[in-house]
Amino acid sequence: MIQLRRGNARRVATGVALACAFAGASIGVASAASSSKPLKKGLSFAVIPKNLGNSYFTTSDSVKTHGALYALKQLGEKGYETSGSTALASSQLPAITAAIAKKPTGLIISATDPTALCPTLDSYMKKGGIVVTYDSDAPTCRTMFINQATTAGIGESEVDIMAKELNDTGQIAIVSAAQTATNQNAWIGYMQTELKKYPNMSLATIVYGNDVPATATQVTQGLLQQYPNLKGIISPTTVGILAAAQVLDTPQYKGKIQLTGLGTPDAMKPYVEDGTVTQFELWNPANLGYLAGYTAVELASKAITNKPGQTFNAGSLGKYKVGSGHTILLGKPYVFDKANINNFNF
Ligand code: RAM
Repeated sequence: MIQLRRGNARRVATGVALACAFAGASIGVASAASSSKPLKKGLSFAVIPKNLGNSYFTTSDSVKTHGALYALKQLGEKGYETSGSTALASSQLPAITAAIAKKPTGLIISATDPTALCPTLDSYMKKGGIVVTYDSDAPTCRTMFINQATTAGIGESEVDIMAKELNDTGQIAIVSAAQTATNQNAWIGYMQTELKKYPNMSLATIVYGNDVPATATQVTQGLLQQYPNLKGIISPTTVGILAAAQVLDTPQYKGKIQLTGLGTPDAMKPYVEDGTVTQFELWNPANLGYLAGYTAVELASKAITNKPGQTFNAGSLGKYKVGSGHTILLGKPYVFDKANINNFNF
């Protein structure tokens, strides 16, 4: 399973913060009895990431990594993963429709678009279906959203990391995922506000790699040609930051153009070790999926509703509270760097 390597974790200077950020990450199979009210068994759920083939979602969803499907299994429910091949509503919607046709108890979805899925999801919810979004929200057409970290916190900290690396000065660009992605757009909104704190920094442009490695590579190369004075890139997507790191890992750019964003430690390790990237962030994707799976079962069992203030015990992750806006917050993002990256294996 995905975990901190326990022995190493103890040696990390920031061990306490790290343990908090990933609370539950290293805990094995916990008691499935959780909330104060009994949970039903034999319910069925479709787990629908933005797209298939993105290792971030493989981690958030799989039994092996202790993600969403693991939580479902642990609770005695049925579950499977399905989606389209690209992170766009046009590709995800047919998978959602096909999943609904099987009459599941609930859907656990990372939304490719804030509104395009809504007619389908609304009609499903009207018939009694539960919709839990995780990772990327569709705020007007779901029962609950499991947010990985505060939206403001992610957006602001990305800019603050970049500002530190650039001594508060220079032109930057953003390599995002799909132009319709709710999560990336929300984070970028906070990045733009945070940038106002740094008058000597400017945002040249935002480009979209669609969470397709080849596209993210192309748009990064395009940026470097179009903006010869570019000093930094923020890529708030695990696919984008990896592609950008590969492009920047040459003598021409390494150390001259800073890169930060959201990446998985396993993928980013070589680029942190060779100095292409100094710091980047993420949460534990498996914990995010696990919490989404657990919440879906709590809701479907009517052990909780989506009203704020209710608490429940999410298995190995411990106690969680329903917050305002029908959301549950996983925790804080974690900052990875050369000193700690080897303590993580996901
Ligand atoms: C990509 C996806 C996902 C996002 C991560 C950080 O894998 O776009 O939605 O949360 O990056």
